[in-house]
Amino acid sequence: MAGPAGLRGAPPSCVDGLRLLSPLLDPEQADRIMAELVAETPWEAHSFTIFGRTVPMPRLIQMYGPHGYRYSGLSHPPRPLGPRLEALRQQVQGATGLAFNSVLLNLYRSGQDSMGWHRDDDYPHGGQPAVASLSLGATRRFRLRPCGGGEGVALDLESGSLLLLSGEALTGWQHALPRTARPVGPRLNLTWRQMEGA
Ligand SMILES: O=C(O)CCC(=O)C(=O)O
Repeated sequence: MAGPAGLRGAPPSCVDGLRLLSPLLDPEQADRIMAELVAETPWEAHSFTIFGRTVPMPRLIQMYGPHGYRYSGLSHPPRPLGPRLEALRQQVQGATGLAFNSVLLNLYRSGQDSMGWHRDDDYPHGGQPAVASLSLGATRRFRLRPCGGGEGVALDLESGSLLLLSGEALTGWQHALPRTARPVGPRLNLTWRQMEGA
């Protein structure tokens, strides 16, 4: 991991509930699995309306899991995990010691694709709200900021890295993946959640 930016050297443990675990995949594994997932996923391109203007969502997405999920006007029907995602799910569960049954895939095609500021604690989780985030492909900067205002934190998430967000990191902080002007290749992020029917 490159040094965190924005906190001048402070480790990720400066945010309660934020843990960068040992990399889940080595670089070759990460490249291979990313290529396979990018090729086999039925990607969805969405758009949203902001201040009366309809704009494309700056990334492609797909969601898998046993329960349908509706958020921000988007509807995800239940969709079973295929063998590759199932194998990754087992690895993520082993590395975190937590159960996960659902995964959201975000494909950032270039540095122009991004994710805006949001919090991740508002889905039906049945008491296990932790989110495990697996990054594949281009290294991108992940930012967090306290909901109540104050100095933020940034981490450069490398291919194969596994970030766990729980507790205060979910309830007291927002996170985002900003655009970058740097020429970067595609990045695939998989966020694992334990979801219940709404
Ligand atoms: O791509 C990332 O690292 C962020 C993903 C994210 O924030 C989310 O799925 O809620």
